[in-house]
Amino acid sequence: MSNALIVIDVQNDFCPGGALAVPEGDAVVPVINAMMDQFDSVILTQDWHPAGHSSFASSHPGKAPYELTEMFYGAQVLWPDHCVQGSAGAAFHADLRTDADLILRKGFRPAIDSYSAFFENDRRTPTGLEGYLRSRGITDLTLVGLATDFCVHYSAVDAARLGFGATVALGACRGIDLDGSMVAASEAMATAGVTLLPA
Ligand code: VGL
Ligand code: ZN
Repeated sequence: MSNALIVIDVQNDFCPGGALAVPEGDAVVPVINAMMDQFDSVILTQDWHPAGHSSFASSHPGKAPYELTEMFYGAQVLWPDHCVQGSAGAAFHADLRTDADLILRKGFRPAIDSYSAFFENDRRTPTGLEGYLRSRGITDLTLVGLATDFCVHYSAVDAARLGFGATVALGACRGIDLDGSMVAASEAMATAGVTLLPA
C-alpha cells in the first residue's frame, strides 16, 4: 500500500494571464511544492490539446467560449483555445516542481475532451492511469491543482469510483466557478466518497 499526490493541470493557461485563467490559480504552486515530499509518488497531469480541438469554442462556428454544446458523449462546455500542445500556455507554471514520477497528458484526441485523469469525457476511454497506479501498488490518492470544479472534480470522482482512497486538499486547488459548478463539484465529490480537506 502506498500513496500518491496527483497534481492536476498546474499550467500557465490556467494561471493569471493565461488563456483560461483560474482566479488565483498560481497560488497553489508553493502549497503543492511543499506537499510533494510527503508522498511516495508524485504524478503530474498536463492538459494537452491539438490545435483546433473540439473543446475549443473557436472550432464551433457561432459559438462563444463558456457556452454549452452537445458532443457524441453528452454536454460539453466550450472553452477558449488553451493548452495547445507545445505552446507556452501548455507548459507547467515555471515554479512548479516537476521532479515527478509520471507526467500524464490528456485531451490529445481531437474529437473528445478529457477532464478526468482516468477517463476521457465519454467516461469510458481510459488514459492508462488506473493501470499505472495498480501495477505500482498505489492505493491512496490526494488530488490537488486546477481547476477544482472541472479536472480535479472529475479525477477525484473517478478515483473514488475505481476504489482508490481519494482525498482532495482544497487549499491546494482553485476553481473556475461557472454557473454553480463549485457547489455542484463539492456535492458530487462528497457523494462519490471523496474526502474533502477544507482550505
Ligand atoms: C480544465 C477546462 C478545460 C481543467 C481543462 O484543467 O480543469 N478545464 N480543460
Ligand atoms: Zn482543456
